[in-house]
Amino acid sequence: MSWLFRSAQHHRGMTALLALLWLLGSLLLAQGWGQWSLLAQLEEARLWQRLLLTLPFMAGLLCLCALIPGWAWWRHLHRYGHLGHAVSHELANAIRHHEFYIQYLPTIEHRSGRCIGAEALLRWRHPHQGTIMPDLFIPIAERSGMILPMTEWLVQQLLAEQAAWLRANRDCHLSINISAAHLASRQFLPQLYTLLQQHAVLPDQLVLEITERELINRSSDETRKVLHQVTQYGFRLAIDDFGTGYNNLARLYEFGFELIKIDRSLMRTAVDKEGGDRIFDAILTVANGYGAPVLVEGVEYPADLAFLATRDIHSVQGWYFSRPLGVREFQHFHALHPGKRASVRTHSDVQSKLAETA
Ligand code: G
Ligand code: G
Ligand code: MN
Repeated sequence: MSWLFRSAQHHRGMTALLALLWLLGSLLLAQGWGQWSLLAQLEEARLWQRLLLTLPFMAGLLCLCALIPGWAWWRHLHRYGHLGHAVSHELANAIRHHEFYIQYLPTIEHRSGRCIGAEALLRWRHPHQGTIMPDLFIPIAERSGMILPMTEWLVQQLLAEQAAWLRANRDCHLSINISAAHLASRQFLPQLYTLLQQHAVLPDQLVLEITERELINRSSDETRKVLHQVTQYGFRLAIDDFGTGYNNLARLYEFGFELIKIDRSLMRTAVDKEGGDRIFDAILTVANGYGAPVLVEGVEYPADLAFLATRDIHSVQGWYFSRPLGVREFQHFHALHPGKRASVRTHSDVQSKLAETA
């Protein structure tokens, strides 16, 4: 789809090209038609003379035929190019009219069961269409560049809601999702840093999540420089949707991620699919190989947690613990999950329990 929006900028060029094709086609056809009647009068013409005389007619026909797919494309541009513009305009309005809000998906430390933070997820309360989920509007925001002001709004709102909580809970963190556009923007990191400073929040309490997918199209040098800057500022860096197979594993190593989030599709594979546990363990081994803590997303059922019990992971997220929550509910959830030390299950605890029962 993105080519569509990029080419929408060439609307005028496309219209001119189609008009030119039409003019040329008609002229050639008219010329060819004249020559055609001449041909009928020439009884003793050679084959090559006949072909030469029919050439303009054929070329005109070809031009007019090319108009059909060209016109279809033009219509497409007109419809969707316009839509892209309209929707990004609507996104700008939505920021102004306070139609966005944040939900927090709690993060649980696997060892202790303690709530150690949350991921901030954007929601759009549309005046006519109800709540719109980010998978619908984030791609459009990314294509139109609106993702930058939207994330700026998100961080401002997050700090307004949670700065006091962050200051009171120095061992907790909140994470936000960032896109390629943020890595390309020179203002993003300094702006983020200034906002945190204004609220007396330390940058190591903010995790920036970037997906494997977003990194793939960028040059290694450029990406390394920006991601190095992220850590220089003191923000923590997480790789999102790990294991969905978009990236060069060796390249990821250079970027110095401090948290690796295994995609929730792998949790489902592990528990629901025959032999899925081996796939999960292979990915987990790779993830642990980077030396950073590993978070497993999409822990939804008791069986998922049981599956993870003997595995070397740092934290978990998912509907088993909580759905995404409003800010008050989240802070309440955090207070209710200080961790149950009595039921601490570390890798070695479980191993020794298993040894006892064996
Ligand atoms: O619960 P949920 O449907 O919110 O999330 C869907 C996807 O949208 C997730 O993959 C999440 O990373 C993404 N998402 C949610 N909020 C934001 C945001 O503020 N910025 C970006 N870039 N992605 C987001
Ligand atoms: O950023 P990321 O792609 O990880 O986005 C998280 C998305 O996954 C959000 O849409 C969130 O609502 C969703 N999610 C989080 N936990 C679960 C879960 O346990 N089950 C399902 N089905 N979705 C989940
Ligand atoms: Mn995420």
